[in-house]
Amino acid sequence: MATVVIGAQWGDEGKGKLVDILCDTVDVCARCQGGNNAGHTIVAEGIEYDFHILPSGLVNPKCLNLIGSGVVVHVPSFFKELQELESKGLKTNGRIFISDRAHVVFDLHQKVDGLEEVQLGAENIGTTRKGIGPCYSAKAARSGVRMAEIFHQEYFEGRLRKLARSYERQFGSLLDYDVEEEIERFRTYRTKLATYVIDAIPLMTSINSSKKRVLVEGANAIMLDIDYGTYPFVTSSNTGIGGVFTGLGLSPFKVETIIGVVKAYTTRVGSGPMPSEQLNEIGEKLQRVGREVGVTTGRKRRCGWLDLVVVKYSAAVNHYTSLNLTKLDILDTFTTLQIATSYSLDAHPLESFPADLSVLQRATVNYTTLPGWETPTTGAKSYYDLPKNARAYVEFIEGFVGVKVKYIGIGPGRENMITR
Ligand code: 2SA
Ligand code: GDP
Ligand code: MG
Repeated sequence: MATVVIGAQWGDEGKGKLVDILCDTVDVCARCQGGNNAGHTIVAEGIEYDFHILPSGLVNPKCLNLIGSGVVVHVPSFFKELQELESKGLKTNGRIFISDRAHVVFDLHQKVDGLEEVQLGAENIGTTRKGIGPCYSAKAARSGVRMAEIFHQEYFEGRLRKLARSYERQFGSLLDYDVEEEIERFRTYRTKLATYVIDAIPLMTSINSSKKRVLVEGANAIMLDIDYGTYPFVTSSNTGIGGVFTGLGLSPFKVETIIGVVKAYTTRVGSGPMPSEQLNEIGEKLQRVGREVGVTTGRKRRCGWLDLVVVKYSAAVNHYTSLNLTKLDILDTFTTLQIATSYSLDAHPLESFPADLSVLQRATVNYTTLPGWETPTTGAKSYYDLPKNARAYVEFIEGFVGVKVKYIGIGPGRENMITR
């Protein structure tokens, strides 16, 4: 059967840690969307691993890992990350595959990402500049290049030169890029990639028709989804449940569990609306205590109170069967806690999270105040080891969203997770 792990806010909820824990019970860990814009930090047996393009299942020696068709792959970053994991003692050989339908992110896309951000000026998206938007745009415009095409040298080179010409027409001398240099580098990658790139459909067919257990590792999060996020301040893939099916070819009938990962407060990196953001000492404390810094870009994450309007909307889109509440320990020293429970416009409550960002901008956020617990939680081994007010916080979330909080994170390590 399959389990899907999805970020229920704006990302960095701690999906990687849950994926790592669940990988003990699965055969295959798969990524279905995004690219190396993602950043997951996992702490296993005291060693910290940073994942970007690779699935977090590589930490578990028994787990096979797949980069699915819906992912976009920057090949140099793929090899660099593999090498970093190997240098930390992980054996990756024969355990990682890339779908031949996945699109290739070129350095060209990354340059274009940077130029587009500059052109947007004050309205920039705050992208990771990893070329994600330009690569998915080229895919949709049918001018992209897929992994399979790397192995047809002449065709590949023709497609890349054509893509480069179209961007040169658009950006002129602003585009500082040498297509021949990038083509040259693929001469080496071509050979190195041969053992990794597979037709993922036979693999998925065998998984779909067997008892093999699959874990799908969502990257980014639903509020960054191209359709359901705070458009245009989103990433360019379907980060919600929909992306699992388009990006992998997994049978919908195999999906048994969909876990929404919810941080006990809210963070966002990059531009765009964040209604419960606290531009004050509360936000600064959350950022400092929670060590809220981007894993990919090193940017400070914006911080604010938990927003349950967002989480409830996210549950409506993704149909979670359970939640993982993470980083509850970061709230240990707060005397009182606020939770956003509704938005109103001109004194009228909004029914759900609005599509129209101008409505969102004018809306008032209404909070419910809960008492803090002012006790360390990291050592707790079971739910009833948690202070009463911490349990009340968990149960408030559960009651409001209508989905059980099955896992509670109280520290970064594998062992710091309570399962109910
Ligand atoms: P992009 O690069 O085109 O996907 O950026 C579009 C928006 O999506 C946001 N985004 C992210 N938000 C949170 N975490 C992400 N991964 C890294 C991390 C981010 C980092 O784990 O910390 O290191 O800065 C991620 N990736 C994309 C991005 O900020 C834009 O708002
Ligand atoms: P992801 O992108 O959703 O996988 O999350 P990130 O790895 O970008 O960010 C989550 C950060 O919080 C990582 O540094 C994790 O090690 C850390 N983390 C995860 N769960 C917990 C938790 O319950 N408590 C604490 N203190 N840290 C956690
Ligand atoms: Mg992250």
